Amino acid sequence: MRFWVLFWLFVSSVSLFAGFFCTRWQLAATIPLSSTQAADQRGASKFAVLQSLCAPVSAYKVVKTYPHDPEAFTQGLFFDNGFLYESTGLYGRSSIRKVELETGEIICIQSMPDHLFGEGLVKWKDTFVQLTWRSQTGLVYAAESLERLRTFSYPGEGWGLTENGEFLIVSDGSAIIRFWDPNNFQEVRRIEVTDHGNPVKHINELEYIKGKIYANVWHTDLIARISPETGEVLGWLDLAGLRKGFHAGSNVGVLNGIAYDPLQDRIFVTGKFWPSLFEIKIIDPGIDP
Ligand SMILES: [Ca+2]
Repeated sequence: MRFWVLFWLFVSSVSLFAGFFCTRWQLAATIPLSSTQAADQRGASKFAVLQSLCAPVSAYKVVKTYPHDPEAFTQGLFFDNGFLYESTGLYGRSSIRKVELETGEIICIQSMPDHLFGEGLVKWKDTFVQLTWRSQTGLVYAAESLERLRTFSYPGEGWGLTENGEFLIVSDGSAIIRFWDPNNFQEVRRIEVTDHGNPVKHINELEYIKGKIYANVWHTDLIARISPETGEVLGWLDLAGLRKGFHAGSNVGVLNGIAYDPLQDRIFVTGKFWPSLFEIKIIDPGIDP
């Protein structure tokens, strides 16, 4: 009996200790919202983001800054063979585009029908696959021309999209990430994103980098680094500092958009209506990359 009392006291002490540090990170992660974030047409009113961060927060540095179309409501970002491919949202303004990294120049663009709201984007073999927000409709394009080839249906909302070489990996704004068979877009398995047991909601744009899922968390300047096996958040990036270069009152929205260049080990990030795209390097020696 005494053993169990001591055990309970031990567990309680550990929980209190962990809770102390999680709370501290929670305070550190309270993100001030700009007035322009109300422009996000997902219908959210202003709200304070109180994300509990128990996993470690890594440092980073900006390696290079590139121009980015400030009219692009970035919903999906992918890097392939020297070019960025971007999916933009908003009804009547959604598109898929091929962009020159160095100049931000749009090389090729395909507008989407007005009733579709562009979301996640990833290359799969010789095609690009794009999600839409609430239409339960996916689009498949020829990778070379961005010509639309076909559509497909899926249940629920579509937010972020990436792939791990075997499956398409899909977010829907909740804490759930689903794995789809790329041949038929059927769900194979799912994980719940958690940080020390706490579900992390609003998982948005995705990128698969060196065996881990990187995810924007909607309406925060945070990127979660997630285990694809368990859903556990292994670490965080807080990119609020990237906003420092933007003019006060400019029309920038939330951080959204992660792309990875595996050949040169480069990570690119941007946001909705951001005038810049950043190459960043994670410099925390405990994190690879
Ligand atoms: Ca991406």
